[in-house]
Amino acid sequence: MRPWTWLAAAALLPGAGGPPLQQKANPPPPSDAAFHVTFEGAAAGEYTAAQAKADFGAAFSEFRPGWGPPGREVVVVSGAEAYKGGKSLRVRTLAGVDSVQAHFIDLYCNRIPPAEEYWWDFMIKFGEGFDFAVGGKIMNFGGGKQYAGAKPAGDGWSCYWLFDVNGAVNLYTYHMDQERPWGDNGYPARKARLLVPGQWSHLMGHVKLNTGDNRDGIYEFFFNGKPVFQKRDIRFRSGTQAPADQFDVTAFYGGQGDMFKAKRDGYIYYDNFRCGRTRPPP
Ligand SMILES: [Ca+2]
Repeated sequence: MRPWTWLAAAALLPGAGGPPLQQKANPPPPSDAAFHVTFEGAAAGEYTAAQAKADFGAAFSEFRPGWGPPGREVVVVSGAEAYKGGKSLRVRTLAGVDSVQAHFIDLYCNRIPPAEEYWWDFMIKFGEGFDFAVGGKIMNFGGGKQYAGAKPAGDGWSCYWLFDVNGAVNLYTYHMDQERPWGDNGYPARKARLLVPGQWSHLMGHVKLNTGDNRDGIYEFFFNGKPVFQKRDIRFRSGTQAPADQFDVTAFYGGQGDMFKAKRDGYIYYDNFRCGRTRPPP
């Protein structure tokens, strides 16, 4: 199995913000989309499970402002903090906790319509002075059984998006041909996908599952509109098992252990969650 390959990155430095998006209160998604969530129609302040259910509709399964020590909060903010001056989701992160001590948001959409192909994208910003520590998680897109520390048997796969020590987006993927119990990492070309504290970035993924047991699954990742990763020989699953059905926003540091803990509290902002079966307009 060839190692993960990344596209040439020298010209792909991140820009400030992504493509322009209109500020509307959750515009009706196209007929092939699972959801399009802008937070423009949400009340400022605490983000609630009822609001999440209203926003993500039939795809929604569960929302919690994470778990762990007090101080966690998930709120809707507006003004200069928010994307293009509208409203955005703000997640508070805590110092001194690893992945087994705290999650800062758990927003599960495990009921997106099962399908062989999906595109998903959103805007993300880390607050000024954010401590990336040695890395953490942003979200997961997947299907079927979720594996952790074991090689998938064909009944589940996951495309995790993480940030690393430098604030680069790391693609961490569970699939049938991974070479170790833990998922495959994509490490090279970090400059192509750096999350800069204080700046909005646009992240977009595309998965087309393999046919039968063939190594022909497609996984693409785009950073601020530019393709920085593409692989077309993945066996995500076996046969017709595990269609894509999960879009989960979870945030935490680590890993387990003191080395994964941040030194200060911080904020992660999210906006314009979209998920659909065709490539979304810029
Ligand atoms: Ca918004």
